[in-house]
Amino acid sequence: MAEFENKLRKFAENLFSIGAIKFGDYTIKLGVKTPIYIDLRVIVSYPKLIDSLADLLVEYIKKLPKFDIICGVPYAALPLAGAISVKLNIPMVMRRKEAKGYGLKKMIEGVFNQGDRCLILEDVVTSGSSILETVRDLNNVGIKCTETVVLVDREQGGIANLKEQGITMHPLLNMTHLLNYLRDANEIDDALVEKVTNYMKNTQVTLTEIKKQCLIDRLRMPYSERIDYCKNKVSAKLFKIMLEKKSNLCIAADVTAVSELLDLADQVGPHICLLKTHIDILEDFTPDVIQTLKDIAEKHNFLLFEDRKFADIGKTVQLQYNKGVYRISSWAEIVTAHSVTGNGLLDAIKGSDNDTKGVFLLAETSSAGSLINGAYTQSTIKMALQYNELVTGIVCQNPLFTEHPGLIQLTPGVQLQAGKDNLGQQYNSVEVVMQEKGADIAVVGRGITLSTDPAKSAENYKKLLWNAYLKRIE
Ligand code: 6AU
Repeated sequence: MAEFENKLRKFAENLFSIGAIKFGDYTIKLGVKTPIYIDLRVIVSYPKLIDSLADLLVEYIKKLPKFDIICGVPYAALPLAGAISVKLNIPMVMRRKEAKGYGLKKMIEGVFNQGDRCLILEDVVTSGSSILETVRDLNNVGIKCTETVVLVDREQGGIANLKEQGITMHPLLNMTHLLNYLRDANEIDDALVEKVTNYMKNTQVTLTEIKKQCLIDRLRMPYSERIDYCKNKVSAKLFKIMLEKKSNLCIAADVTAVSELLDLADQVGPHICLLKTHIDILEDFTPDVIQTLKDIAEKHNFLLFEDRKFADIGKTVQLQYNKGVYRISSWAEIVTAHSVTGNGLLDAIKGSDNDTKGVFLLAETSSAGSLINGAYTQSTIKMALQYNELVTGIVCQNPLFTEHPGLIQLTPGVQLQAGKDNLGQQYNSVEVVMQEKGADIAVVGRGITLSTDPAKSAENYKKLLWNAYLKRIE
C-alpha cells in the first residue's frame, strides 16, 4: 500500500517537473476559471513516464471489474490507453473527436463487438462531461461502459455527475492528494494549497450545466425542447404543428391528377404535418390549384412542401423557384435542394423574406446504388449549419448531426415492412427508421397512396410513427 502511494507521489512530482501542472489564472472547458491547470498532453514527449505510468495504471486496474476493450478520451489519455492496451493485451478503440456531429457510426474507430464492456481512460476530470460524451458515443454503437479510470480528479463534481449517469470513477489521484504531495515535495506552499482547495469547494459543476452544454443528442430530445434550437423559423413552426397534431408523418402525394391530389390532401390532412408534392407530375395543373391546396393546408394545419430537388446554378434555381407556371416560392413553405452545386443555390432560394422559407438539403438518398458518399454527406451537413437560418433540416437515411437539435431529419423510404420497388427505391419499417435511423419526420408515399383507404392508412402510420418517437425519447 505504502509502496503504491510512493509511486503516486513520484507520479505527482513528475507531472509537476514536466510542466503538466501549472498554477496561475486559467480557463478550462465549460468556461470555468481555475487557479490550477493540468494538461497531460505533454506526456507524449516523455516515453519513460508513459511507460511507468502505464505500469502504475495496470496495477491499479487489476482491482476493477473485467472489461473487453479500453478507450482513451482524446487526446491526452490516448498514448496511455495505447500503452495499457499493449501491456494487458486488451484491444483498444478510439473515439474520433474531429468527426463530431457527422454521424454516430464513424465516431468509434477499431474492432469491437456489440455488448463489449469498455474501460474508459481519462486524464483529468472536472465535471465528467468529456467522459459522458465518450460514453454516449460508445453506447450509441452498442459498447457498454460502467467504469472509468482517471489520472487526476479535480473534485469539482465529476464523481457525482458520473455516478448519476451510471459510471463509477476510479481516480488514481484527486486534487487533495496532488496538492499535498506537491507541498510535501516543497514545490508549492500552504497558501497556494489553501487557495486551490477553496476554489475547488466553491466551483462545483453540476450535471444540469453539463447537459445543457455538451450532452445534446437530438435523438433523445423531445420535439418540444428542440424548438428553442431552431434557427430557421419554418422548423420551429413545423415542430409546433407536429406537437399539436402528434404527427411526424409527411405524405408524399405523388399523384398525377389534380382531383386526386386535392382529395388525398383533404383525406390525410388531419394526420400529417407536411404534404410533400412533386407539382410537375400533375397532368392537369392550373395555377388555381395552388389556392385550393393552400386552403386545405390551412384547414388541417399542415405545411406545403415542394420536393423540387433544386440542383442547378444559383441563377437558374432563382428562376425555377420564383418563375414558370408553378411559382414555387409563392406557396411552398419548404422545398428540397441538392447541395451539389454549392452555396449559390441556397443564396438563390434565400432571397429577402427568410421568415417563411425552409429548405431540406439532401445528404443521402433512399435509392440503391446512390453515388453520394460520406464526404458529400458531411459537406452537406456543414452547408446546412452554415445556412441554418434557411435550412429546416436534412433528407437522409442515417442518424447524422445528432448534436444539432435545431435541424430536422426527414427520412423517405418508409413502409410498414422493409422492402424495395423495381426501380431502386428501398424501404425500412417505421420502427427502424425512427429508432435506428434517426428520423424526425418520415416520408410515406405509396404506403398510403396505394392503400384502399388512404385516410385510415395515414392515421395508422401517424400513430405508429408517433409511438416510435415516444419510445426513442423515453
Ligand atoms: O414512399 P414512396 O417510395 O412512394 O415515396 C417516397 C418519396 C418520393 C421521393 O421523391 C422522395 O420520397 N424521396 C426523397 C425526398 C423526399 O427527397 C429522397 C430520397 O432519398 N428518396 C425518396 O424516395 O416522393
